[in-house]
Amino acid sequence: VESAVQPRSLPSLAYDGACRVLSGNWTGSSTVPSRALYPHQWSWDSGFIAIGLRHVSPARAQRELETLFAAQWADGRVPHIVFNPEIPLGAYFPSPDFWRSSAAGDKAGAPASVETSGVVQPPVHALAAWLVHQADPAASARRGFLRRLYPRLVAWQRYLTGPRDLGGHGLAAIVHPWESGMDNSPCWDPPLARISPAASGSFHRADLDHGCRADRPTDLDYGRYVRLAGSYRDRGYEDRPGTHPFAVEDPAFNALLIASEYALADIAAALGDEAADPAEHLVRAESLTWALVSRLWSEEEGLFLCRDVLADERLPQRSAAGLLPLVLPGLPEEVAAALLRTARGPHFGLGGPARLVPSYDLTGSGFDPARYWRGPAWFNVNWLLERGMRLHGADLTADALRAEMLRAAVASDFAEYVDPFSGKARGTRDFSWTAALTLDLSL
Ligand code: 9WN
Repeated sequence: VESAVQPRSLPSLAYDGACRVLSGNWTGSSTVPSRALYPHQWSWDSGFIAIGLRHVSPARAQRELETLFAAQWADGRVPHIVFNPEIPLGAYFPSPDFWRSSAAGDKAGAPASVETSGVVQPPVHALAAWLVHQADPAASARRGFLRRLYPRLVAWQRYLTGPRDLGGHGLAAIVHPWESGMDNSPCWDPPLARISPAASGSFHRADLDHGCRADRPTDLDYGRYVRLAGSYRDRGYEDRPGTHPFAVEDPAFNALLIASEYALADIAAALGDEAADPAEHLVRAESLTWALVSRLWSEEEGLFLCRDVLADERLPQRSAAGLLPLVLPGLPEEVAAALLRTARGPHFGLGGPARLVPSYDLTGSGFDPARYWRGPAWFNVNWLLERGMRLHGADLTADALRAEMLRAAVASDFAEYVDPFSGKARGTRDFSWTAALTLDLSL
């Protein structure tokens, strides 16, 4: 007897589930990463979210990025959090009364009309804007989406290649672990060890009201995050070289910076006028790629490493951040080939013990399959790698990774991150970028 219920294919289950998550997390002008744990707008989340949203509503995807850039500071920085004034202060820490951005307006030019954090996150935005535009170029042109956003995207990139070039070799430096988006990566352990933590009683960790303690950063990490952010705030969010107690060149952050510079070249070409010169962006993308390879590539490891700008040395920890330059078209072929080997090798285990690429070295002493960025697999990292694999001709590996991502996302209820071996859900559920990037892969 034929069943009336047809079995659903994995991509269609993923698509429908992802749409449900994204509409549940939409506030009317942007998308929260998670209703309970992250009830405001986050910068790189919105980039990834827009990449998925473009398939269901290009207009909403455009709005997502426009809302974020409406909170851009006059110095070009895009803050990592844009606070929703309707959410009670105690719902997330650090809240607006900690950052006091609108009071910092004079120096760095924070907007007066909206409260934001003062640190940044990886610059995936020009890439996202270009992909969003391509989903419906006619509607995008009618709304002047790229024309309005382009100068803001350029200012954002120039903030990073200007004031944030703290090492003096062209690359952007992050000045807080939150800026990497990979908050408690073991790569930050050595430079963070120099920071004396804020007293544990001086703040309340709202994340522990919603998240499981074993999945989250430790109290010691938080004490150091608070100390660093508070001292940046007290210095008026100034970026004068020599004033930051933490400054690191991160290969993932810089890979997205470069990918976005390539996207700016595409955007400039689409705008087709004198104010926007594609060649200028291409030249910059190529010279940044060269700086990335010469500063951060380790031939022995077959991986990009982070560089501690203050100690002027490479950090030995192997993180998935070091694989992400695979998204770059201008990478020397032997570097791309080595990255693919490293992803499949003992440290990241893809196609072997790991179902998805872990955030950190499986053999590293700091590895923990449950704790946040110290081992679990994250969907944005794997989405970028899937894209990079296709770019460098590894289609079969990309196909297998895509299938694993769809399976893990659906089975975990779109978890924030998963155990890299079992795919078991970790962190919060119904997480927006997991949904958005799964949706992108489901089509
Ligand atoms: C601090 C929102 C953000 C992500 C980061 C992730 C986590 C925040 C936190 O959540 O960081 O910015 O409170 O832990 O590490 O990548 O953007 O989803």
